Amino acid sequence: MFRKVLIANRGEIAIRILRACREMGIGAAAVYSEADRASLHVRLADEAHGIGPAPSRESYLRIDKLMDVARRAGCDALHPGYGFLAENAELARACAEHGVTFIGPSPEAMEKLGSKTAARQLAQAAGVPTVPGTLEPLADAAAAAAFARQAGFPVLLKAVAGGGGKGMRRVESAAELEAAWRDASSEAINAFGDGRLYIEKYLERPRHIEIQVFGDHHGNVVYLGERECSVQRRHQKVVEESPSPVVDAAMRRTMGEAAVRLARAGGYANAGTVEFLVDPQRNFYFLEMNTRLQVEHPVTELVTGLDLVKMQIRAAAGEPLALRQQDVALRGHAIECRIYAEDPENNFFPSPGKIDSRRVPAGPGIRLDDGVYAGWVVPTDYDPLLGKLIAWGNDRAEAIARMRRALDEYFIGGIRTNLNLFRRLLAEPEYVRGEIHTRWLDEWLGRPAGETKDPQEPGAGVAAGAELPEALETAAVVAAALFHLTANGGGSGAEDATRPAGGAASPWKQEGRRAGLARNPRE
Ligand code: MV4
Repeated sequence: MFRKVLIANRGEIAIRILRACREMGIGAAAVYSEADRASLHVRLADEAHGIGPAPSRESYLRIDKLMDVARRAGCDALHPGYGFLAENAELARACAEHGVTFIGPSPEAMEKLGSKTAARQLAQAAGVPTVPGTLEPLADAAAAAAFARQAGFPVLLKAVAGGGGKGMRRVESAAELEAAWRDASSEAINAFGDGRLYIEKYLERPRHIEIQVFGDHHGNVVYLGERECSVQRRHQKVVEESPSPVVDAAMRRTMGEAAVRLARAGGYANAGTVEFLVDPQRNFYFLEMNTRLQVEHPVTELVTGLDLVKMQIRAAAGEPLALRQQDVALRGHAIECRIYAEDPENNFFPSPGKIDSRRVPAGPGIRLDDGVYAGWVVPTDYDPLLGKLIAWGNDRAEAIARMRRALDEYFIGGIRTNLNLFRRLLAEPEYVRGEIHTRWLDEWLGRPAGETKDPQEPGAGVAAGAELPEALETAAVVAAALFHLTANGGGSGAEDATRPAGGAASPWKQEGRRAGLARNPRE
C-alpha cells in the first residue's frame, strides 16, 4: 500500500480523498493556491504545500509544481479528484516518469476515450448502441450536409475533443449548416485547441443516465448501477440520484453489461463512468466515457455500500477487486443536491464572499460532503460548489422526504446559495413523479407564475421571481424587512437571512422573503 498520497485538488473532493486516506492509515499531502491558504482541505490535511497564485493555470493546473511537491513530500501516489487535471493524460504520464502512481486509468485509456469519435468507434466495436452519426471527424460542412440528408434533421454538430456541451450546435435545416459549422468549430478551437467536428442525429428530450464502472489491473471490471442525472442547467448537473426512476433490473443489466464491454475494450482500470442518452421508449445510446471519479459518486456509494475512493486507492496499488458482479447489491435510493454559492433569483450569478454562519443538516440517511466553514471566504477564482447534500432512503419517496427535511435544517448565512431552489424543486410534482429529462430544469425555471408550487403550501404557490399584485408585494417586502429586524439582527444579505432557527418559515414569510429578495437582490 502507498505511504503518502498527494491530493491534487481542492474543496470538498480534496476532503473526500483525505478522509479515505485517513481511514486506510495512509498519509496525505494537500496542495493549495494563494486563494486557498485558509481553506478547509488545508486545515484538515496532515501537511499542505503552496503551489502558486490563485488562478488555476498557475497552481492546480501546473503539473511541474505537483511533481515537485510529490518529490519533496515523499508521495508515492497522486489522486487528481475531478475537474482540473483529472482527465489529463499528461499528468498520468508525468506521474509514471516520477515514480508516482496515478490513481486513475492509464494515459492510453484516457486518450482513447477522450476523443469522442474514437470512443464511438470503440463502443460500436464492442456492440454498445451509439446515437446514429459519424464515427470519424467530418471533413467539412458538405460532409455534414450529406449525413443530415440521409438521417434527416434536426442533427447535432459536436466537437471531437468535446465535453460539457462546448462546440455543440443543433441544426434544423440545410440552410443553417454552414453557419453552425463555423460557430461550433471556432468554439471547439477556443475550448479545446481542436476544431474537428462530427455529427449525430438529434435526440429530443432524452434522459441522461450514466453507469458507474470499476476495473482493477487484473482484468476484472464490474458495473455499480446507474445514476439519473437529467436535472441539469446549462450542462451543469444540479440533482442526481440512484437508481434511476426508469431503469428496472433488466435494463440495468443490459446497460451495465454494455458499459463493462466498453471499459474492457478501452483497457480501462479504476473508476469510470459511461454516459448514455435514453429516449422515451427507454432505448439507450452511448454518449461518452468520463475517465475520473465523478462529483455525484456518493449516490452510488450509498446504494451499493461501497467506498469508491478507497476502492480507487486499492486498485491503483495493484490489489484485485474484492467483489464480483454477483456480489454487487443495490439497496434503497439516494439523491444528491449540489450546493452552490450562486443566486438562482439573479440568473444564477456566482455569490462568493464570507460565510458568516452555518447550520448543517444531520440525522437519519443524511450525508454532507462539503468543504467550507463559518468565517471562511468563498474565493472567486474557482467553481463555487460549496458541497453536496446527499440523502438515502429505503425507497425514492423516503429519500425525497429526508432530503426535504435536511434542506429545511440547512442554513448558510452571509452569501447567496441555491438551497431555496432545491426546496422548491424537491416539492415539484413532476420531479416527485420522476418525469424529468435533460431540458426539464430549464423549462421548469422558465415557467410562468403559478405553475411551480411553494414547498410549504401544496397547490397554492407562486413561482419565485413571479409578479405579485402590487399591494401584496409591498406587504410582503415589509413583512420580510420586519422579520429581518426582529428575528435576524438586521439581516446579512444571505438568501436564508429570514429563516428562523429551528424550523421552516411559514408560507407567508417564505413568500415575503422571496419577493423581498427578488426586489432588492443585494440588501
Ligand atoms: C446529445 C443530445 C441530443 N442528441 N446528442 C450535451 C453534452 C454533451 N456531452 C452531449 N450532450 C447532448 N448530446 C444527441 N445526439 C443532447 C445533449 C444534451 C444533454 C446531454 C446530457 C445531459 C444534459 C444535456 C443537456 C442538453 C443537451
